[in-house]
Amino acid sequence: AQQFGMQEALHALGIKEINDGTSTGSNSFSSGPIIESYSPVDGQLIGKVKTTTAADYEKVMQSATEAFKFFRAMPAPQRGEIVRQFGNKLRELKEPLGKLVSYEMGKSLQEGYGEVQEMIDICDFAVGLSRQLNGQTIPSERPGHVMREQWHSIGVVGIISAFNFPVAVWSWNTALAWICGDVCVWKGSEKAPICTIACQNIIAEVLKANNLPEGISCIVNGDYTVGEMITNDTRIPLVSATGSTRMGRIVGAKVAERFGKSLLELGGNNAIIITPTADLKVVVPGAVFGAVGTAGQRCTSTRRLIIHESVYDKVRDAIVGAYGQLTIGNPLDQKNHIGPLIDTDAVNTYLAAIEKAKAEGGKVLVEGGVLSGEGYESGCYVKPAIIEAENHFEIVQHETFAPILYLMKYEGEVENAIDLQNGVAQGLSSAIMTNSMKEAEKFLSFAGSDCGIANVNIGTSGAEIGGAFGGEKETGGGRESGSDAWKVYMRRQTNTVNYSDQLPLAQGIKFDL
Ligand code: UN1
Repeated sequence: AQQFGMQEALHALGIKEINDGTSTGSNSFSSGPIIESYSPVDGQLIGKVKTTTAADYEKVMQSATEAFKFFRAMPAPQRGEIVRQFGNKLRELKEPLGKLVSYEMGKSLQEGYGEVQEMIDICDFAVGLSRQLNGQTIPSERPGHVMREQWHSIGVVGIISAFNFPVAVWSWNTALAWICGDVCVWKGSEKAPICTIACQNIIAEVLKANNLPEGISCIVNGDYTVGEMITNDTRIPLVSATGSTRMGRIVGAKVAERFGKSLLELGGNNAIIITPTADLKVVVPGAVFGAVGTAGQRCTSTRRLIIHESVYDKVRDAIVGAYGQLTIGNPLDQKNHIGPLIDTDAVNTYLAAIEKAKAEGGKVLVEGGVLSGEGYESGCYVKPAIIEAENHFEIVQHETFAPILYLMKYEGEVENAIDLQNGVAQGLSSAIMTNSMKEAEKFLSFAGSDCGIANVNIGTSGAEIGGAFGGEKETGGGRESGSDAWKVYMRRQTNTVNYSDQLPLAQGIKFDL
């Protein structure tokens, strides 16, 4: 049962209006022009947030750099304890935070809760990891010498995240960065600023309860100009940026120019290959959830189905049939599968993409369009569309952040489908539906999918936090979340120690004095 209405949810998250109508998170120092956040669900104003000016940013960085000196000296398992407490707070606040995500961003309530669950999961993962930031010992070629590798905290980590996962992407970065002894400066999306404030309030409370410096977690608010403060700042050795390829190209170049490290998690153009032996019971929900979940606004959303000609008609009809069952409406109402797009600009991009696909020769199988009338007043609700298209169409090569699914055929062997799957500039997620072991293994082999994520008999979206998350090519090459992704949040140091009385040189070099 739901305990919280939206007002109660905001209250539980510490979002309150202050005298001038703005809501501000702990340690945001923001004093610039106001951003207003309107819900795409009902078009209502949720709250107002002040943006971060250049002078405010300096205060944030001062607070962060001071906090870093303290935090890096704290034993990693103790930092893990802080992350454990943060995870517990998220457990308590899962309902209101999930609800706010759904209301401010527009994803279904289930997916809002799912996003908070990802936060809880990454906290658990990070707590365990806080006792496993292990280096290794390496045999030295010299007598009486030992080599080892250590991992040290890297410093202030800049995080730039997108509207579509307004809370989880931050936590994938922060939970790891914090156990690594780093402190974070986060610019959340200006399209979901209340989510940013809510997250900051939650961690601020944990830090306060433990008497820790608030600069361990900082936020800055605003558009790309605030992001630029982070990307240009030589005091920030690592910038983790999630968003469009266009954004990543700019951020990656800027950060590289000053020899910073960047972790880029950019656009996808994810396909599912459907082979003759694929099981329709798995294909249909996998493809449909992948394509319409979060209204097609995940970087892992399924954009393309590459279907063997022998099963094409059967698969197409099953998918088209399933689209007929979908209900679109208020995402807080759990009977609806699909909520709105983030804003009316996104609606225009969606409409333009459909027109472009038609102009290039695409055949519409399920008609799209904008919904109007009762319940759709925000103007952000659209119908998911299916278009028969060819892989080389310019629009198919491009990531449109909306529920548009392109269907295409392949003939002959699975290699032909893999060529189509790989024949785009992006390389995030991919999947094959097959009961053939040979096809599955080919797809996963060096000659198979070129993506960071390659799945068998599940869809392209909904990755678990335990694996490294990210992709190749224009997806940017970064890896966040599980596996050994933590290493990017630390600096590696190689140590050679001589415990002999001699000084033999490596490579057998003689240097006699
Ligand atoms: C994103 O869309 O930026 O794999 C992240 C998934 C989610 C994360 C998506 N766990 O779909």
